[in-house]
Amino acid sequence: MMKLLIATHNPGKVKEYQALLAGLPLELTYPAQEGLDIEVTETGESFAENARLKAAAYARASGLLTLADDSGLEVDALGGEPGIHSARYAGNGASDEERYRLLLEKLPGVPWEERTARFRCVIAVATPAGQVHTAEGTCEGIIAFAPQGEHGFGYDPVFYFPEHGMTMAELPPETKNRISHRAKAAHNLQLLTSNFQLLIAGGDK
Ligand code: ITT
Repeated sequence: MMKLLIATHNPGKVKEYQALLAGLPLELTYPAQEGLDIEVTETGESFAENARLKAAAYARASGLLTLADDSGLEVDALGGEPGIHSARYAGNGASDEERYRLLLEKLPGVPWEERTARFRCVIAVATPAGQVHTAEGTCEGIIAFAPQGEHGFGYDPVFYFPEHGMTMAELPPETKNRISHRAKAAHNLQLLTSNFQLLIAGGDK
């Protein structure tokens, strides 16, 4: 079975890829499992650039077919922030909760209809030969007034879906994995179809 390196240090992403890719003829592996300890500086100005940087660096270091994901939350009332800065929004070493609390503090009194936002995810798959394929997915919602729910990770507790009447963190993980930005990016990359095997043909190792 072909090995696919899931190049992330985010345990929330790992869990979701394990579910999203379950049943595919791929053996998932992880940086720690491959003895890889590399630091990729996210110098890109877009999700796509940063996803490419991560995937290519890990594919080069490991010699394995590699998937990386760059993602974040775009809040319209904040001009699209935190965007590509989502992971370090409250500084290095801050917790998910500190980040979403800071986000709520930046929207004092902003009414419901102006709290629109979206999650964006770009997945990059790099072959050891240096080819990189990317695809994007987005998911629209509203920034809640207070956190709710225990599932998921990151900003999920403050990302509300009017049509479901709950936050992303209240949705069962199976539902998140059907409707999320990450699921859509995986779908758009045809990661879940046999076309993916064709797309990466030549990158098998
Ligand atoms: P890797 O680079 O190692 O993959 P990271 O957490 O630093 O891990 P990113 O640079 O892509 O990943 O930053 C993504 C941030 O956006 C992450 O810290 C979350 O806070 C947020 N985020 C991404 N996807 C999310 C999701 O599905 N639900 C909630 N928050 C999410």
